Amino acid sequence: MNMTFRWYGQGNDTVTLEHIKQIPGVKGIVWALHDKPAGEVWTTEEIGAEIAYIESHGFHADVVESVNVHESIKIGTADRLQYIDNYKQTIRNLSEFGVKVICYNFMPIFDWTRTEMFHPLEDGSTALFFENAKVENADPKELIRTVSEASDLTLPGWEPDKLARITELFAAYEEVNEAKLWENLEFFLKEILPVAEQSGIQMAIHPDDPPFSIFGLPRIITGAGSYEKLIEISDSPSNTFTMCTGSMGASKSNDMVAIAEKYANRSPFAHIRNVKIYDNGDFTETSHYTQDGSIDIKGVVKALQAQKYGGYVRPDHGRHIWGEVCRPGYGLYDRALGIMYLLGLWDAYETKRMEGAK
Ligand code: DNO
Repeated sequence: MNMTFRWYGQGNDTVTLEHIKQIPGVKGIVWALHDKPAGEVWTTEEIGAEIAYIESHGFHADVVESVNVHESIKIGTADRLQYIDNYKQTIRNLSEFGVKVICYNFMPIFDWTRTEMFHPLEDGSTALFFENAKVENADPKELIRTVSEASDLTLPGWEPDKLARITELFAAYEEVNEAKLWENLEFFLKEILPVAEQSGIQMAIHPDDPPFSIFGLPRIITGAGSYEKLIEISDSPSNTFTMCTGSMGASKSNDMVAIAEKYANRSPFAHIRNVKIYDNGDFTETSHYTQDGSIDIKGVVKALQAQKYGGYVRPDHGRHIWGEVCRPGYGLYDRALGIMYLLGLWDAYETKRMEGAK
Protein backbone atom coordinates (compact mmCIF):
# COMPACT_ATOMS: atom_id res chain seq x y z
CA MET A 1 0.00 0.00 0.00
CA ASN A 2 1.54 3.25 -1.16
CA MET A 3 -0.16 6.00 0.88
CA THR A 4 -0.98 9.25 -0.91
CA PHE A 5 -2.96 12.42 -0.26
CA ARG A 6 -5.03 14.46 -2.71
CA TRP A 7 -3.96 18.07 -3.05
CA TYR A 8 -5.46 20.80 -5.25
CA GLY A 9 -2.37 22.90 -5.87
CA GLN A 10 -0.79 26.11 -4.61
CA GLY A 11 -3.34 28.84 -4.04
CA ASN A 12 -6.17 26.41 -4.72
CA ASP A 13 -6.18 24.48 -1.45
CA THR A 14 -6.29 25.39 2.23
CA VAL A 15 -3.93 22.49 2.88
CA THR A 16 -0.21 22.86 2.08
CA LEU A 17 2.45 20.29 1.27
CA GLU A 18 4.16 21.27 4.53
CA HIS A 19 1.01 20.17 6.38
CA ILE A 20 0.81 16.90 4.48
CA LYS A 21 4.46 16.20 5.25
CA GLN A 22 3.54 15.90 8.92
CA ILE A 23 1.04 13.09 8.37
CA PRO A 24 2.83 9.79 9.01
CA GLY A 25 3.27 7.42 6.09
CA VAL A 26 2.34 9.66 3.15
CA LYS A 27 4.61 9.01 0.18
CA GLY A 28 2.92 10.74 -2.69
CA ILE A 29 0.65 13.57 -3.76
CA VAL A 30 -2.35 12.92 -5.96
CA TRP A 31 -2.51 15.99 -8.15
CA ALA A 32 -3.96 17.57 -11.28
CA LEU A 33 -3.81 20.80 -13.23
CA HIS A 34 -7.13 21.98 -11.87
CA ASP A 35 -7.33 25.11 -14.01
CA LYS A 36 -7.18 23.21 -17.28
CA PRO A 37 -10.52 22.98 -19.06
CA ALA A 38 -11.44 19.41 -20.08
CA GLY A 39 -10.21 18.64 -23.57
CA GLU A 40 -7.07 20.77 -23.53
CA VAL A 41 -3.56 19.33 -23.76
CA TRP A 42 -1.55 19.49 -20.53
CA THR A 43 1.79 20.86 -21.69
CA THR A 44 5.14 19.47 -20.57
CA GLU A 45 6.05 22.88 -19.09
CA GLU A 46 2.93 22.92 -16.89
CA ILE A 47 3.34 19.29 -15.86
CA GLY A 48 7.06 19.73 -15.17
CA ALA A 49 6.52 22.76 -12.94
CA GLU A 50 3.82 21.07 -10.82
CA ILE A 51 5.80 17.86 -10.41
CA ALA A 52 8.98 19.75 -9.51
CA TYR A 53 7.09 21.55 -6.72
CA ILE A 54 5.65 18.30 -5.38
CA GLU A 55 8.97 16.48 -5.57
CA SER A 56 10.80 19.36 -3.87
CA HIS A 57 8.77 18.45 -0.79
CA GLY A 58 9.93 14.85 -0.89
CA PHE A 59 6.75 13.36 -2.38
CA HIS A 60 6.26 11.33 -5.54
CA ALA A 61 3.73 12.53 -8.13
CA ASP A 62 2.91 9.14 -9.68
CA VAL A 63 -0.87 9.56 -9.62
CA VAL A 64 -2.96 12.16 -11.44
CA GLU A 65 -6.61 12.66 -10.52
CA SER A 66 -8.18 13.55 -12.84
CA VAL A 67 -7.61 14.20 -16.47
CA ASN A 68 -11.24 15.07 -17.19
CA VAL A 69 -12.91 13.69 -20.30
CA HIS A 70 -14.56 16.28 -22.57
CA GLU A 71 -18.36 16.04 -22.79
CA SER A 72 -18.14 15.60 -26.60
CA ILE A 73 -16.37 12.28 -26.02
CA LYS A 74 -19.08 11.13 -23.61
CA ILE A 75 -21.87 12.33 -25.88
CA GLY A 76 -20.11 10.97 -28.98
CA THR A 77 -20.27 14.03 -31.23
CA ALA A 78 -18.13 14.39 -34.36
CA ASP A 79 -15.64 16.74 -32.73
CA ARG A 80 -14.68 14.07 -30.19
CA LEU A 81 -11.69 12.98 -32.29
CA GLN A 82 -9.92 16.23 -31.69
CA TYR A 83 -10.44 15.92 -27.93
CA ILE A 84 -9.32 12.30 -27.97
CA ASP A 85 -6.13 13.35 -29.77
CA ASN A 86 -5.54 15.95 -27.08
CA TYR A 87 -6.13 13.33 -24.40
CA LYS A 88 -3.54 11.05 -26.01
CA GLN A 89 -1.02 13.88 -26.06
CA THR A 90 -1.66 14.56 -22.37
CA ILE A 91 -1.02 10.87 -21.62
CA ARG A 92 2.29 11.01 -23.52
CA ASN A 93 3.30 14.24 -21.81
CA LEU A 94 2.52 12.88 -18.36
CA SER A 95 4.49 9.72 -19.06
CA GLU A 96 7.59 11.81 -19.83
CA PHE A 97 7.61 12.79 -16.18
CA GLY A 98 7.12 9.28 -14.85
CA VAL A 99 3.39 9.46 -14.05
CA LYS A 100 2.09 5.91 -13.55
CA VAL A 101 -1.66 6.19 -13.03
CA ILE A 102 -4.32 8.50 -14.47
CA CYS A 103 -7.64 8.44 -12.66
CA TYR A 104 -10.59 9.60 -14.78
CA ASN A 105 -14.35 9.22 -14.86
CA PHE A 106 -17.07 8.91 -17.46
CA MET A 107 -19.99 10.59 -15.67
CA PRO A 108 -22.27 12.76 -17.84
CA ILE A 109 -22.17 16.48 -16.96
CA PHE A 110 -21.80 16.04 -13.19
CA ASP A 111 -18.87 14.51 -11.38
CA TRP A 112 -19.56 13.55 -7.75
CA THR A 113 -22.83 15.05 -6.59
CA ARG A 114 -24.14 15.93 -3.14
CA THR A 115 -27.13 17.94 -1.98
CA GLU A 116 -25.40 19.45 1.05
CA MET A 117 -21.78 20.25 1.67
CA PHE A 118 -21.86 20.94 5.41
CA HIS A 119 -24.49 18.64 6.89
CA PRO A 120 -24.31 18.60 10.70
CA LEU A 121 -23.43 15.26 12.30
CA GLU A 122 -24.23 14.25 15.87
CA ASP A 123 -20.62 14.70 16.98
CA GLY A 124 -20.67 18.42 16.10
CA SER A 125 -18.74 18.10 12.86
CA THR A 126 -20.19 18.52 9.35
CA ALA A 127 -19.94 16.33 6.27
CA LEU A 128 -21.15 15.89 2.70
CA PHE A 129 -24.70 14.61 2.38
CA PHE A 130 -26.87 13.18 -0.39
CA GLU A 131 -30.66 13.34 -0.24
CA ASN A 132 -32.55 11.57 -3.01
CA ALA A 133 -35.73 13.65 -2.72
CA LYS A 134 -33.76 16.85 -3.22
CA VAL A 135 -32.25 15.57 -6.43
CA GLU A 136 -35.53 14.19 -7.71
CA ASN A 137 -37.27 17.53 -7.28
CA ALA A 138 -34.42 19.87 -8.04
CA ASP A 139 -33.58 21.95 -11.03
CA PRO A 140 -29.97 20.77 -11.59
CA LYS A 141 -28.83 24.29 -12.27
CA GLU A 142 -30.20 25.58 -8.99
CA LEU A 143 -28.79 22.69 -7.03
CA ILE A 144 -25.33 23.19 -8.41
CA ARG A 145 -25.50 26.92 -7.80
CA THR A 146 -26.49 26.42 -4.15
CA VAL A 147 -23.87 23.79 -3.62
CA SER A 148 -21.08 25.78 -5.27
CA GLU A 149 -21.98 28.90 -3.34
CA ALA A 150 -21.43 26.96 -0.13
CA SER A 151 -17.69 27.15 -0.81
CA ASP A 152 -15.36 29.85 -2.10
CA LEU A 153 -13.37 27.23 -3.91
CA THR A 154 -14.53 25.51 -7.06
CA LEU A 155 -16.15 22.14 -6.71
CA PRO A 156 -13.74 19.39 -7.66
CA GLY A 157 -14.77 17.82 -10.92
CA TRP A 158 -17.12 20.65 -11.70
CA GLU A 159 -16.00 23.05 -14.39
CA PRO A 160 -17.72 26.45 -13.99
CA ASP A 161 -18.31 26.83 -17.74
CA LYS A 162 -20.67 23.86 -17.58
CA LEU A 163 -23.14 25.87 -15.55
CA ALA A 164 -23.53 28.32 -18.43
CA ARG A 165 -24.01 25.47 -20.93
CA ILE A 166 -26.20 23.25 -18.83
CA THR A 167 -29.41 23.48 -20.88
CA GLU A 168 -27.50 22.75 -24.06
CA LEU A 169 -25.69 19.84 -22.39
CA PHE A 170 -28.90 18.27 -21.12
CA ALA A 171 -30.34 18.53 -24.65
CA ALA A 172 -27.27 16.80 -26.08
CA TYR A 173 -27.66 13.93 -23.62
CA GLU A 174 -31.25 13.29 -24.67
CA GLU A 175 -29.98 10.83 -27.27
CA VAL A 176 -27.52 9.17 -24.91
CA ASN A 177 -28.86 6.22 -22.96
CA GLU A 178 -26.77 3.71 -21.02
CA ALA A 179 -26.04 1.59 -24.09
CA LYS A 180 -24.88 4.61 -26.04
CA LEU A 181 -22.70 5.80 -23.17
CA TRP A 182 -21.04 2.37 -23.04
CA GLU A 183 -20.43 2.57 -26.80
CA ASN A 184 -18.82 5.97 -26.40
CA LEU A 185 -16.67 4.74 -23.53
CA GLU A 186 -15.58 1.76 -25.61
CA PHE A 187 -14.68 4.04 -28.53
CA PHE A 188 -12.64 6.26 -26.21
CA LEU A 189 -10.85 3.33 -24.56
CA LYS A 190 -9.95 1.63 -27.84
CA GLU A 191 -8.37 4.90 -28.94
CA ILE A 192 -6.43 5.78 -25.82
CA LEU A 193 -5.43 2.42 -24.31
CA PRO A 194 -2.73 1.62 -26.90
CA VAL A 195 -1.15 5.02 -26.20
CA ALA A 196 -1.41 4.47 -22.45
CA GLU A 197 0.20 1.04 -22.81
CA GLN A 198 3.10 2.42 -24.85
CA SER A 199 3.52 5.15 -22.26
CA GLY A 200 3.51 2.77 -19.29
CA ILE A 201 0.45 4.45 -17.81
CA GLN A 202 -2.56 2.78 -16.24
CA MET A 203 -5.92 4.43 -16.92
CA ALA A 204 -7.96 3.90 -13.76
CA ILE A 205 -11.65 4.67 -14.20
CA HIS A 206 -13.41 6.10 -11.16
CA PRO A 207 -16.89 4.81 -10.30
CA ASP A 208 -19.89 7.09 -10.62
CA ASP A 209 -20.71 8.92 -7.43
CA PRO A 210 -23.40 8.22 -6.43
CA PRO A 211 -23.54 4.95 -8.40
CA PHE A 212 -27.00 5.48 -9.86
CA SER A 213 -28.68 7.76 -12.37
CA ILE A 214 -29.30 11.36 -11.31
CA PHE A 215 -31.36 13.97 -13.17
CA GLY A 216 -32.29 11.28 -15.69
CA LEU A 217 -28.71 11.07 -16.96
CA PRO A 218 -27.20 7.63 -17.52
CA ARG A 219 -24.51 6.39 -15.16
CA ILE A 220 -22.66 3.19 -16.02
CA ILE A 221 -19.75 2.57 -13.64
CA THR A 222 -21.89 1.46 -10.76
CA GLY A 223 -20.80 -1.97 -9.50
CA ALA A 224 -19.05 -5.28 -10.17
CA GLY A 225 -21.11 -5.78 -13.35
CA SER A 226 -19.56 -2.61 -14.79
CA TYR A 227 -16.09 -3.93 -14.05
CA GLU A 228 -16.86 -7.14 -15.92
CA LYS A 229 -18.02 -5.14 -18.93
CA LEU A 230 -14.89 -3.02 -18.85
CA ILE A 231 -12.72 -6.13 -18.83
CA GLU A 232 -14.71 -7.46 -21.80
CA ILE A 233 -14.05 -4.23 -23.70
CA SER A 234 -10.31 -4.56 -23.29
CA ASP A 235 -7.95 -6.74 -21.31
CA SER A 236 -5.13 -4.24 -21.78
CA PRO A 237 -3.00 -3.91 -18.64
CA SER A 238 -3.70 -0.19 -18.92
CA ASN A 239 -7.46 -0.70 -18.62
CA THR A 240 -7.83 -0.50 -14.85
CA PHE A 241 -10.04 0.77 -12.03
CA THR A 242 -9.90 3.26 -9.20
CA MET A 243 -11.54 1.36 -6.39
CA CYS A 244 -13.58 3.90 -4.45
CA THR A 245 -15.31 2.39 -1.43
CA GLY A 246 -17.40 5.48 -0.70
CA SER A 247 -18.66 5.96 -4.26
CA MET A 248 -19.53 2.39 -5.18
CA GLY A 249 -20.39 1.60 -1.59
CA ALA A 250 -23.10 4.28 -1.54
CA SER A 251 -25.31 1.66 -3.14
CA LYS A 252 -26.31 -1.07 -0.71
CA SER A 253 -26.13 -3.64 -3.47
CA ASN A 254 -22.35 -3.29 -3.70
CA ASP A 255 -20.36 -5.43 -1.29
CA MET A 256 -17.07 -3.52 -1.13
CA VAL A 257 -15.16 -6.30 0.61
CA ALA A 258 -16.07 -8.76 -2.16
CA ILE A 259 -15.18 -6.11 -4.75
CA ALA A 260 -11.80 -5.51 -3.08
CA GLU A 261 -11.14 -9.25 -2.98
CA LYS A 262 -11.95 -9.70 -6.65
CA TYR A 263 -10.80 -6.49 -8.33
CA ALA A 264 -7.89 -5.11 -6.27
CA ASN A 265 -5.49 -6.70 -8.73
CA ARG A 266 -6.98 -4.55 -11.49
CA SER A 267 -7.08 -1.42 -9.34
CA PRO A 268 -3.74 0.39 -9.13
CA PHE A 269 -5.43 3.13 -7.08
CA ALA A 270 -7.88 2.95 -4.19
CA HIS A 271 -9.91 5.64 -2.43
CA ILE A 272 -10.92 4.41 0.99
CA ARG A 273 -13.65 6.13 2.99
CA ASN A 274 -16.92 5.40 4.73
CA VAL A 275 -20.54 6.49 4.22
CA LYS A 276 -23.63 5.84 6.29
CA ILE A 277 -26.59 4.80 4.17
CA TYR A 278 -30.11 5.37 5.51
CA ASP A 279 -33.08 3.09 4.84
CA ASN A 280 -34.45 5.45 2.17
CA GLY A 281 -31.12 5.43 0.29
CA ASP A 282 -29.95 8.89 1.41
CA PHE A 283 -26.43 8.88 2.72
CA THR A 284 -24.02 10.95 4.74
CA GLU A 285 -20.28 10.80 4.76
CA THR A 286 -18.69 9.88 8.07
CA SER A 287 -15.26 9.37 9.55
CA HIS A 288 -13.27 6.49 8.06
CA TYR A 289 -13.89 4.37 11.18
CA THR A 290 -15.79 1.19 10.26
CA GLN A 291 -18.28 1.48 13.12
CA ASP A 292 -19.32 4.99 12.04
CA GLY A 293 -20.71 4.01 8.66
CA SER A 294 -22.20 1.27 6.49
CA ILE A 295 -19.01 0.14 4.75
CA ASP A 296 -16.75 -2.52 6.19
CA ILE A 297 -13.51 -0.52 5.93
CA LYS A 298 -11.77 -3.09 8.15
CA GLY A 299 -12.77 -5.85 5.75
CA VAL A 300 -11.60 -3.84 2.73
CA VAL A 301 -8.14 -3.23 4.24
CA LYS A 302 -7.98 -6.88 5.29
CA ALA A 303 -8.71 -7.95 1.72
CA LEU A 304 -6.02 -5.62 0.39
CA GLN A 305 -3.50 -6.79 2.98
CA ALA A 306 -4.19 -10.44 2.17
CA GLN A 307 -3.21 -9.68 -1.44
CA LYS A 308 -0.18 -7.63 -0.31
CA TYR A 309 -1.71 -4.78 -2.25
CA GLY A 310 1.06 -2.59 -3.66
CA GLY A 311 -1.15 0.04 -5.27
CA TYR A 312 -1.66 3.68 -4.38
CA VAL A 313 -4.19 4.40 -1.65
CA ARG A 314 -5.64 7.65 -0.44
CA PRO A 315 -8.03 8.50 2.32
CA ASP A 316 -11.04 10.14 0.76
CA HIS A 317 -13.47 12.81 1.80
CA GLY A 318 -13.35 13.63 5.46
CA ARG A 319 -15.70 15.42 7.79
CA HIS A 320 -15.01 19.06 8.62
CA ILE A 321 -13.78 18.93 12.20
CA TRP A 322 -12.23 21.16 14.87
CA GLY A 323 -13.54 24.25 13.10
CA GLU A 324 -11.44 23.71 10.01
CA VAL A 325 -12.33 25.93 7.05
CA CYS A 326 -11.55 23.98 3.91
CA ARG A 327 -12.73 22.62 0.61
CA PRO A 328 -15.85 20.51 1.17
CA GLY A 329 -14.64 17.01 1.99
CA TYR A 330 -10.99 17.88 1.56
CA GLY A 331 -9.78 19.24 4.87
CA LEU A 332 -6.54 18.20 6.51
CA TYR A 333 -7.63 16.88 9.88
CA ASP A 334 -10.17 14.18 9.21
CA ARG A 335 -8.30 12.83 6.23
CA ALA A 336 -5.17 12.63 8.41
CA LEU A 337 -7.18 10.68 10.99
CA GLY A 338 -8.37 8.46 8.15
CA ILE A 339 -4.79 7.72 7.15
CA MET A 340 -3.84 6.73 10.67
CA TYR A 341 -6.81 4.36 10.82
CA LEU A 342 -5.94 2.77 7.47
CA LEU A 343 -2.25 2.39 8.38
CA GLY A 344 -3.18 0.95 11.76
CA LEU A 345 -5.46 -1.64 10.21
CA TRP A 346 -2.83 -2.49 7.62
CA ASP A 347 -0.10 -3.03 10.19
CA ALA A 348 -2.35 -5.12 12.39
CA TYR A 349 -3.43 -7.40 9.54
CA GLU A 350 0.12 -7.65 8.26
CA THR A 351 1.41 -8.69 11.69
CA LYS A 352 -1.35 -11.24 11.98
CA ARG A 353 -0.61 -12.67 8.55
CA MET A 354 3.09 -12.92 9.27
CA GLU A 355 2.50 -14.59 12.61
CA GLY A 356 0.19 -17.06 10.90
CA ALA A 357 2.91 -17.83 8.35
CA LYS A 358 5.48 -18.72 11.03
C1 DNO B 1 -14.51 13.26 -5.49
C2 DNO B 1 -13.61 12.48 -6.33
C3 DNO B 1 -14.01 12.56 -7.78
C4 DNO B 1 -12.93 11.97 -8.64
C5 DNO B 1 -13.24 11.99 -10.10
C6 DNO B 1 -12.22 11.20 -10.85
O1 DNO B 1 -14.12 13.73 -4.50
O2 DNO B 1 -13.46 11.19 -5.90
O3 DNO B 1 -14.20 13.90 -8.11
O4 DNO B 1 -11.77 12.72 -8.46
O5 DNO B 1 -14.50 11.51 -10.35
O6 DNO B 1 -12.33 11.47 -12.18
